[in-house]
Amino acid sequence: NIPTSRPKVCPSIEAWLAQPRPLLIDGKWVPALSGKTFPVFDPATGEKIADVAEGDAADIDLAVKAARRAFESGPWARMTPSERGRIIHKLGDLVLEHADELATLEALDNGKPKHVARAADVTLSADMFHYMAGWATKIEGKTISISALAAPGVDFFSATRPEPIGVVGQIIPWNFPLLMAAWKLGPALTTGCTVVLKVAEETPLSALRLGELILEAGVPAGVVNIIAGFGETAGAALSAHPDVDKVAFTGSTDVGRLIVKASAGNLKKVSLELGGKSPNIVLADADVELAIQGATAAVFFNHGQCCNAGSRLFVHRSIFDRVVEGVAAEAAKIKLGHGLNPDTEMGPLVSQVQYDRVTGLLASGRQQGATAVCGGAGVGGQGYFVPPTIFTNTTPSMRVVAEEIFGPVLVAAPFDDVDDALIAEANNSIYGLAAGVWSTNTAKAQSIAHRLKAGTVWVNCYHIFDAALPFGGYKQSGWGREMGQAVLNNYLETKAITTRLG
Ligand code: TXE
Repeated sequence: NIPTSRPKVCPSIEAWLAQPRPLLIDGKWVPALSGKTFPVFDPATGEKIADVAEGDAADIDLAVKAARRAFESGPWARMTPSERGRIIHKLGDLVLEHADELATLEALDNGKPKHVARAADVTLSADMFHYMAGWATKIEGKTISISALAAPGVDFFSATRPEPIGVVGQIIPWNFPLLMAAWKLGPALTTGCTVVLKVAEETPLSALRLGELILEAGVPAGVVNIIAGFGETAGAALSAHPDVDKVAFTGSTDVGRLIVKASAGNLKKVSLELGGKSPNIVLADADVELAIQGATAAVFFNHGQCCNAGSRLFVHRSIFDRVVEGVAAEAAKIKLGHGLNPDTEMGPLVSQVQYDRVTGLLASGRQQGATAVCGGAGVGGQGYFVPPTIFTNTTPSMRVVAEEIFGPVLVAAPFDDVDDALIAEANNSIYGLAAGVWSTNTAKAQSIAHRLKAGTVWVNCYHIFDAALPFGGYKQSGWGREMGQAVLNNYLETKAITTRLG
């Protein structure tokens, strides 16, 4: 089932891929100023699928200037909230109209199964734009009664006015290329900001196609600029740029730290969505079949390349063997293959770098004495395929237990009681992004949820995302929240205006 060549796609997509894909700056598609391009690969075969303009600091600077002009004086700055909302809504409609094409690009570029990209990535991206379109007309300030102690006897009227933060730099990763673009662009646009989006070098294609739909939806020139390029050049230039007011980043915790340092120059506002090592806890009274299905999806969805993957499984000792055997049996059914093959349930990892990183961690697990119940090593040969892996007999200090793997790798450990030790072990991570609890006693599950240091806790479910639900991390999983009303705070300044009466 592991492919040796890329399945054919429709001629219009082949034609689109055959042209070097340019950058979007100030409403125009342009080559990089340096003239350089870089190749993008199909991770299932290692074959080149396209050449993409390689933006660097000079292109970032042009894009920031365009975004600044669009913010200060373009039609965007004068547009009413309802006009803005209608454009964002139309963008959501266009994403749905082009769902098949976007899912194809995602499968080719990232490796994920096309049917998954269609059902999850594309659908949720459109929903993000539709949901955020509604907020454009609902961003409100407050009136506040003040005492004005230094001005006795004088009346004032005070109110707050939320205003867009300005020019925003957004840097996104490769695990959900289109969806991460939608999560970032939706709130920036609804609040009236302008954007320079730096897409991941591994997977620039769907966001570049989204850029074409952004123009078609009627977003004015310069409001959204899209730069493909590398992190150390384009990404670093964007996060350090003195005329960027805010940077929003999704990616590794190490690069998150670099973003914070780079942002210090002009003290731009920063929001970060970083790594995770999320605990998934199955109590003795859980619906075991549901928990097995849930634990499988929690870690293996998107080949484990999810920041919120339920990668540490804690199961009550009375059902530990049953649950681990159940997850292993589900894992054995997962069909690996090319994302464009309709039977494929799990594609390759995104790149050689990720393959080396994940297989290196698998080797460390074996060397440090963990038992591989299934999987345990890369498939080898062409493409970056790693089979679902479950490790037992682990200890907290093993690298596979402590580090984010970002591959289809589960570590499972038994526990005896729902006590402080279990909660402490579940919270024993530098990360705090997500967690799961499985129990038929929902009151007990709820009280465990309160004690977990995580930005999202799922009870008897996992990976339930919604544009209305805030998502983000405690501890080193990040700063701020994506989605929901909460994300608007990332893109707004609050101005307090006080007027003397009489
Ligand atoms: O991430 P990077 P990588 C984690 C996951 C994975 C590891 C490494 O554990 O194994 O990170 O993946 C840009 N200044 N996550 O190396 O490097 C880069 O170009 C500015 C979790 O791919 O963080 C890309 O656009 N930008 C995560 C983006 O940062 C820089 C998703 C992410 O790349 C930069 C991805 C720099 N100096 C990986 N260096 C999640 N939270 O979902 C790189 N970039």
